[in-house]
Amino acid sequence: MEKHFSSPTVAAWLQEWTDRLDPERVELVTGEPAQQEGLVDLLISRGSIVRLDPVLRPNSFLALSDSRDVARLESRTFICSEQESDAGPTNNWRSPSEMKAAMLPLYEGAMRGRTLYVVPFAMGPEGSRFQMLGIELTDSAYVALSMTRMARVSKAVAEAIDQSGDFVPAIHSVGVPLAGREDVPWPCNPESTYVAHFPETREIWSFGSGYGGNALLGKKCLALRIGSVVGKREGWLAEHMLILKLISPTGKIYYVAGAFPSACGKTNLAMLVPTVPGWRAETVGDDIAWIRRGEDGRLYAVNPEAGFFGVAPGTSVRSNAMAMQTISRDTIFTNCALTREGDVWWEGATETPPDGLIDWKGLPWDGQGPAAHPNARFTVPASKCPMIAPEWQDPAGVPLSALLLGGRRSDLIPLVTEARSWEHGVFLGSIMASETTAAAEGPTGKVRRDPFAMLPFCGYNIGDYFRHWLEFGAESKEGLPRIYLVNWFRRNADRKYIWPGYGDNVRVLSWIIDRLEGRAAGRDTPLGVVPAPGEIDLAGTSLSAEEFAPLVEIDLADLAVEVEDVKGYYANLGERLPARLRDELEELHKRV
Ligand code: GTP
Ligand code: SPV
Ligand code: MN
Repeated sequence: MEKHFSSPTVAAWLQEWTDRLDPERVELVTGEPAQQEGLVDLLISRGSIVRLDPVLRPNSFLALSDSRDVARLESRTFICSEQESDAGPTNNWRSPSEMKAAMLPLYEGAMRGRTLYVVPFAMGPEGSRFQMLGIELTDSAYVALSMTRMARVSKAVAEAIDQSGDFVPAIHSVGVPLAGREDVPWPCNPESTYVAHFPETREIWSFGSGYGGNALLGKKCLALRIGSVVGKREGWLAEHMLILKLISPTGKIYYVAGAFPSACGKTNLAMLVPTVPGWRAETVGDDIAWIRRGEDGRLYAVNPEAGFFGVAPGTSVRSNAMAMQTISRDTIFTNCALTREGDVWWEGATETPPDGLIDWKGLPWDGQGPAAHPNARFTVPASKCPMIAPEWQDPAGVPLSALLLGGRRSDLIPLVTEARSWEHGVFLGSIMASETTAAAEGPTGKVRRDPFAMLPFCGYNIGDYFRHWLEFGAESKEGLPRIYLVNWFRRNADRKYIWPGYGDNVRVLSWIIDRLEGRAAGRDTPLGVVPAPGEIDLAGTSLSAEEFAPLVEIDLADLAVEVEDVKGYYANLGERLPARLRDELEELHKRV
């Protein structure tokens, strides 16, 4: 084997895994254009991807997955801390020794007949103290190619790892050794899928799935699950948050970060095109934020990723023109429908579907069921986004003025509510709930608690996580952003969304800025401060003041039911739940 690393630690680790996985060949991936083209040609020759029409969608591709491998698998995701209590009540737990004993035999010879791609990657901008290095070993050319877009993959990163010997080992196999067998376009092994994290030794072991967060290990596995554990230890936060730069009509700059659960609007808000004249927006990040407290007391956020892995369905010129421009070329699409002209289509792209679609299962679409899978996605470098903020890779991060916490709630939760204090904001984050989406396996539309949108991504005990948030603001309130609960998804009696959303969400942000600048009085409710009548600018929307009013109403009977539900949820979280949050719940109980 060619020697790719001179660091004894790295070389020994790579040798051990190469021996175990037993690939036919080993390739170091450093992301040069020629290498990417090689991966593309290989994937095309295998039928794993098709090239889209070069005029309609230059340098872009469509991959169709196995129909059993379409989303994150939460039931197969494990936090393997030594103590079960450190994984806590919200994570699947196995002891490290038990999980490794179960997985090592799976990895034995798992890459026979395949190429082992060695992908050194960095999460976080170069020169930032936020940066974390990793090496993903994968037998999927699709994953290797996707990693070159989603993370920073380069010779320089490989050298940095070689010099420091410090990296998060991330093992990935689709779990289908070839050994004489014919390959399939999307190999996977659903019966034996595991996505395992070893927080104490900072290792990631994934087997059996080639899709998204199960396989692109820098994202949810490293930047969130392992990241959150490191952040707890080192005093920072790894969050499932978009980062948006907002420029007011007077030219003042505000950065806001927002935690919304999977498929609940982060990418869309990150690429906001304001509908109110004078406002401008730029994108810093669309899924993950690493946040530290600066010496001035402010919170500074960095987007650790290099690309977007965004939900395709629902994206259109009308809902998100910026996302459409971002993915107009140089994009890998997965599980979208293919048009007769060789372009991609998904539900919501246009009002009526074009004739002659090939659906995500690769069959002529019969109009039954969705043509694109509801979790169909695009993978594109962040640099392709026309509204990317010039400072998006600033090693110091950007200072946050407000934090948004949002979910999909048909009722109860107002369009926007300001928390009374940092602690009250942490309380609101801890009780957040949202309807489940197609981003993970299982039924959609079921309301579940998803604290800080981190339920599937917090790598340790959620009670300790809430304590970490509380402690983050404990020392001084000076410079802390204010916290807002938002909900774009309230429905009327006809089950239609009341709020127009998308670009009109700037109206909510503008109210938040008014609050920060002391320009809006708001109206107090048991849950926090909501906009007073007239404080949200509706000019240019089709909503009347009467139609808007229910969006900021709180039904006290419904809230009482919610409080009872939260009591049951808190009881299940066990004794590590901070007393301060129980007090906040008691306060809320008294107010309703
Ligand atoms: P992940 O990548 O899974 O973390 O998702 P995300 O939070 O980035 O969600 P995304 O912005 O991709 O939106 C998911 C779905 O919600 C898409 O179908 C959007 O069209 C829809 N959506 C986003 N913003 C809004 C909004 O303001 N109003 C409504 N009604 N729908 C929205
Ligand atoms: C999410 O589910 O929140 C995603 C997609 O961003 S995945 O990368 O698959 O986790
Ligand atoms: Mn996400």
